[in-house]
Amino acid sequence: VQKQAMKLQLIHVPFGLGAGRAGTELGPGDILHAGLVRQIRNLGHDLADDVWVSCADKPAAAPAPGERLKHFAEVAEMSRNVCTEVSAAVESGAFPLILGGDHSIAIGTMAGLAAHYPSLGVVWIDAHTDMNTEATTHSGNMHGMSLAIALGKLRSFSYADIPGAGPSIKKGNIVMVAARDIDPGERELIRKEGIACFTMHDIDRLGIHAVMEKALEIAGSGTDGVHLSFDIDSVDPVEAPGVGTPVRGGLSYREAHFALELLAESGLITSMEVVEVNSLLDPSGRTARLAVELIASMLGKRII
Ligand code: 6HN
Ligand code: MN
Ligand code: MN
Ligand code: MN
Repeated sequence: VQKQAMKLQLIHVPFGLGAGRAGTELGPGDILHAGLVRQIRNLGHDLADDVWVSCADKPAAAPAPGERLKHFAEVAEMSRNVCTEVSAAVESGAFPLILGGDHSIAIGTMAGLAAHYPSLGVVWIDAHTDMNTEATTHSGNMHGMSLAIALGKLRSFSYADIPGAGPSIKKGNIVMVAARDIDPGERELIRKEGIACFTMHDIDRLGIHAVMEKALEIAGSGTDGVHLSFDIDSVDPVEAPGVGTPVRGGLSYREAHFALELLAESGLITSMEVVEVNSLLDPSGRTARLAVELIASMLGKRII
């Protein structure tokens, strides 16, 4: 149970070239500025020295017209570096807490985790499903492809291309929560592969408590570790306006907290990442502060 003190390893990934709009590369700094370290210390956890992953902040070249995978070289390089750092954190016995950055950082995160947990479970909380391939993407933005890459569904990039990566993630170990904006090609792939996806419709119907219990059963049974990939755009834009791809009708403030409190209570989560905080789109700073509060819930903070 996460009520116990843990040793945490913060891994900062200031990378935004997987997204269509600038700003997520500032996420780690913005989340730190919103008071993350103080929150973690208040909860009684230990912190290893921060790791900053080196990644390109400017594209080496403008994307070629008609390019299917925008900034592919930069995303691939960042993924290799994230994989190495996440793998080293697990090896040191720490709980990896990875701060993005856009959601393409999850490619390297899961590659590194799978090296230690070959049957990794994944809870993917996101307004989107990030299941596009080079064949289905409309935008070419690689943050919309990270789960498809983890599943081995792209022709041009897979975990075989990342030194030290574990195996691809098994489709039966993945569960998506809070989806409400799914592209036609993504829908087809999710259906064809039979991947578990709890949409906002399911949350309305069943309630967030039942949905999270089902999600934990899917990601937590027959797996050797469970990673939480938390895209802050899962939360309603009223609470989290600082995101590049906002979608109305998201998780309420309490639904988001309650979901993470339940994950903490389960004691099953072995790593976490928070992505897509874009404070350039939120001068109020409330999105970064929300990220800190939600991380605290995941790390064992209780109301009483
Ligand atoms: N994210 N499905 C859209 C695309 O461009 O492929 C949006 C992706 C959003 C990705 O928020 O991590
Ligand atoms: Mn996402
Ligand atoms: Mn998203
Ligand atoms: Mn799209």
